[in-house]
Amino acid sequence: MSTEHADTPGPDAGHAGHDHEGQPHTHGHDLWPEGFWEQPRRLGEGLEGHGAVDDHNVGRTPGLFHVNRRHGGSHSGIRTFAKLPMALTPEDLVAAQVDVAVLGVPWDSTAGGRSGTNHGPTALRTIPHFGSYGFPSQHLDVRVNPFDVLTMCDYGDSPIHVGNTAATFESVRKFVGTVVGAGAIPIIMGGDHAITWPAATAVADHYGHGKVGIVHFDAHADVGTDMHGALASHGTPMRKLIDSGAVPGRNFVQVGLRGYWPDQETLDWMDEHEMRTHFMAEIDRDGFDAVLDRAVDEALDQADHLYISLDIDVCDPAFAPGTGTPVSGGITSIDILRAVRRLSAEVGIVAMDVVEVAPPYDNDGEITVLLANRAIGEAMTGTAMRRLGLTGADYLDPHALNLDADGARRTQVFRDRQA
Ligand SMILES: [Mn+2]
Repeated sequence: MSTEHADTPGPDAGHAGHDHEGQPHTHGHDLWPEGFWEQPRRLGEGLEGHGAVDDHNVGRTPGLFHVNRRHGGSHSGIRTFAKLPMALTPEDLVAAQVDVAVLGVPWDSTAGGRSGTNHGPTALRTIPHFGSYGFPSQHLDVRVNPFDVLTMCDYGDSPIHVGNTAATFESVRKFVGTVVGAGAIPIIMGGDHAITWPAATAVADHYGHGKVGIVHFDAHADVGTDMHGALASHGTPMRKLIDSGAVPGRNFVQVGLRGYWPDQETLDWMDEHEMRTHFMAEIDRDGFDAVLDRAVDEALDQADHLYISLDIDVCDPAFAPGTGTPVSGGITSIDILRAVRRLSAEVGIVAMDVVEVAPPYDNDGEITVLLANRAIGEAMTGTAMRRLGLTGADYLDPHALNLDADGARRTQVFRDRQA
């Protein structure tokens, strides 16, 4: 038998995807190796070999360090997120008592549709922005500057193993685990949405399975059993977190679902697991503010610790075209920004991910990257507000509403002054 002939059947011909007539199989599990469907649903444990090391600076004293001079512009120089100082090891985070660590997971190999989310972290760092370390950064709506209130850093990117999903997800889990283990809030820049499985597992491993709740902004439910046979995909992370017990279904609050998926069987599964889902129809009928109030209430009563998972495709493609699986008819930029700030201030977050930003599909104005960048800024601002005790419902500074400190309309105050 010739081993050089391309059509020669090998010993695995029965699993190679063709029947006796040479026609490809089009159905069922025959496409997959025996035992494939029995593989563990749970990720690993422990943080040994986490990959958050500093092998370029051996012997350096732990702590934060700057990679730019003090007076560099916010749109120039070496682009850490918001020009923040760097940390590279858990020892750095502990030594500096870091409150918030921004990190990247440049991975898009578990996405269907448009690719390119592996460029998300770099784009979110390089977008020209105002509001950054060493620059005037007071949020005009609430008059809080998170850079004055919190110790924050860029923690670099998680190790990625191209072509190896299992190894990558173990690395992501451990990498995020080092941040929560060091007492900091990780803000995770994706990457496709599958990374929420390892990232939220790490957070739940730290705070306790069942103790973490997720407010999940998305056009999609992400509760599929598999995507074309792959258990790890950007359509399955919430299912995996529920199946493993890390984050029970009742600890989920979903906002913004629309379109044509999932099917009724999956919707029934979501109901059985008591997921609290706010479809776009509810938002369209009752208004975003009313639904956001419900989501905040549910986030407060469901679990001890809040994780925000923000799929940028929750926003309408008019506001976020640069994403893998856009669905028209979504929420606006200002809706998502206020939602992230309110949850961070009123409930408080222990982690957040911002995923599915696909810069190659963004427009020339980079509106998707700008929006995602600012969403991270809102999480920082809300976290700073909480630190300062500004946790009232939908807090805004009176001056932002054209009122003075006593609640008088400023225009009238000015008129009275002239009279
Ligand atoms: Mn989505």
